[in-house]
Amino acid sequence: LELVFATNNAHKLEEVQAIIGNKFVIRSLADIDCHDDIPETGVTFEENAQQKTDYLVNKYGLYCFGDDSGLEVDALGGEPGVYSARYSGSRDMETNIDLLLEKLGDNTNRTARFRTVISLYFNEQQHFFEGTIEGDIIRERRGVKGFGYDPIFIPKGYTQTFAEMSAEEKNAISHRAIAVGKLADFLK
Ligand code: ITT
Repeated sequence: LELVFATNNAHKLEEVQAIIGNKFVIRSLADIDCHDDIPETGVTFEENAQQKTDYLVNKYGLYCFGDDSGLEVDALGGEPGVYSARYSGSRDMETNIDLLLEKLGDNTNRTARFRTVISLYFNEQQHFFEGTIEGDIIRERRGVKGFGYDPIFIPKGYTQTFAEMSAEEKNAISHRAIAVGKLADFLK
């Protein structure tokens, strides 16, 4: 079974490949020579994830899946949420993290979660798989691994940020691992 993963984010591709192992073959957008900027205009993770798969289904008629994800900070009313990739208006994660830490300030409520929604288009049907992981936002970045908001997020019950963990540790517990696990179970 071959599925195209509708993402331009190399970190997501790497994580999903590591989580799925060799259960089935994942092709990237580059593999199918798609270099389009896939529109992403929804206000929910589901809508955005489905926009990614709809685009590939309409253009290529392929079996495919997409991942829309982000960080929800409770004290910020769930921000940055679906705007995680461009919270400050740019994709620069230094600026995005600075803005988040500045908005959160000295707030003692630091609870947050990462959420992933995977949209799968398979056998003419639309499916969704979700994964979340609860945690806390720390005051200063720690660690250099992973991507995105990993340096400021400590999952509940752990002492290291996602950016301090090895890829194996993150991929054993992450929001993406939970969602991809559901996807793999479904495809089995
Ligand atoms: P594609 O749409 O091409 O898949 P993207 O990076 O634009 O890639 P999203 O629109 O889903 O993806 O934005 C998700 C953002 O949320 C991402 O850019 C990160 O900043 C953040 N994010 C998602 N998963 C994360 C993770 O596991 N660790 C840290 N940050 C994450």
